[in-house]
Amino acid sequence: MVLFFVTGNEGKFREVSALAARFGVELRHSRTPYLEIQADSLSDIARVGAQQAFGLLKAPCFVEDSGLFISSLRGFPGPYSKYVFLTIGNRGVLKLMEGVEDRRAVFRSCVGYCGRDGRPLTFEGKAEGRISTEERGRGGFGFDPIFVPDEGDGRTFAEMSVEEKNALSHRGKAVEGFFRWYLLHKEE
Ligand code: ITT
Repeated sequence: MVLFFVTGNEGKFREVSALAARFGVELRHSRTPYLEIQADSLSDIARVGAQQAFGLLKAPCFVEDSGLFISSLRGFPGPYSKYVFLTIGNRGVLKLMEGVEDRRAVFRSCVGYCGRDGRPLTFEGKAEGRISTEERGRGGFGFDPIFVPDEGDGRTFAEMSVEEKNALSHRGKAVEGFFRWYLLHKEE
């Protein structure tokens, strides 16, 4: 039985397919646009998204919703990260953070899975870190050039390989938790 990852974000798919290969999960990419609700909670967004995607594909599938929560901005942009990235981008965020001493931030990820019973399940992961003072690195996507994970060696996510980022990232942790569950419960 193949498993669909439904996402329009190629960067997410690259990271998740590296993990799928490691776990021996047979993964397919679906770019089917599903309706994404707007909400303050990533797990609500992922749960409804997984159900929507399952309704369209009629096959076991998962979606992943993520966001960057900056402490000194009281969690902004959080669930609105995509919009903020597309509008003000990394430079805009660095500008908002000019002269700000508290640079703590956390990336959060929530995987929403829906199998044949139509009941969605969620799996979460987070990566704590700091907003850098300048953009560094060319890898990854989105806010990667300005995020330095606490568990790392001072490099931004954009300065790491896909495997290095997966080992530390919010998405890596959420997807790893999901794959471990999936391998025990998958439908044949
Ligand atoms: P989907 O089709 O999967 O929904 P998306 O890009 O719209 O793709 P989200 O709604 O989850 O995904 O938006 C999350 C945004 O947060 C994403 O567009 C990035 O700007 C940012 N983001 C999430 N995870 C990130 C990561 O690992 N590195 C850098 N930026 C990230």
